[in-house]
Amino acid sequence: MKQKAFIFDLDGVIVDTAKYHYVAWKKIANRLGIDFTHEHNELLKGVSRGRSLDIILGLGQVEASQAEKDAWLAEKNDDYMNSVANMAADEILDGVMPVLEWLKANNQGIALGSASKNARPILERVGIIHYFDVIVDGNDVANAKPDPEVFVRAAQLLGKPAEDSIVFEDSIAGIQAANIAHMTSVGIGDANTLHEAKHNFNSFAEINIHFLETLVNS
Ligand code: B16
Ligand code: MG
Repeated sequence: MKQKAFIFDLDGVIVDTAKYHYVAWKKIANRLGIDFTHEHNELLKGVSRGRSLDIILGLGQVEASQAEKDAWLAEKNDDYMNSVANMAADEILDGVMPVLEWLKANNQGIALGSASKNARPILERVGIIHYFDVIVDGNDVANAKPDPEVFVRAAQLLGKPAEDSIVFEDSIAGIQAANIAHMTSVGIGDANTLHEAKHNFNSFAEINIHFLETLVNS
């Protein structure tokens, strides 16, 4: 069997941490008099922490100094980390484990490519960090998705060219990043939202071994 590079996004693909980001951001937004809804939270998926704060401040047309922003970013991350500290394996999204198991059993390259600076502690909390040969996260890259840097770096570290790399992503920017890198993009989530993806599934539970074999052998 050929060996390919399988690169996973974290939030929205392996675990649903968007709900924890939401609670932590909402606390700050509401204190600043900014209405912050679940719809607004969608705008932050796959977006870096600093850019997320700028988007929230923009919603309320709130201006702030860099010192104020730094304090809010630190507070938000403390709240978020307190929430994820309680995560466990039961928060791994449906269908992810069988895919990781099959890839491992078939000697495929497995990488994480996430915008989050908290990717490593989250993978440790849910007990799957040992599946990943390579982890590239928000601490390792200068350019956020849709810049392909995070995925290009992951493929390089796995020693695979773009044409042998497959990216699982739940955000539009992430799908665009994979496409810009000329990797095979697999959208996890709503097909209309992720219509730029080469393949699309509502969740990993819909991905079967035949599809994985096709990816490896194509
Ligand atoms: P942190 P992903 C992204 O992770 C999240 O989707 C996004 O909502 C978050 O703002 C970003 O990570 C940064 O996270 O504050 O933990 O560094 O989807 O790229 O895995
Ligand atoms: Mg994501």
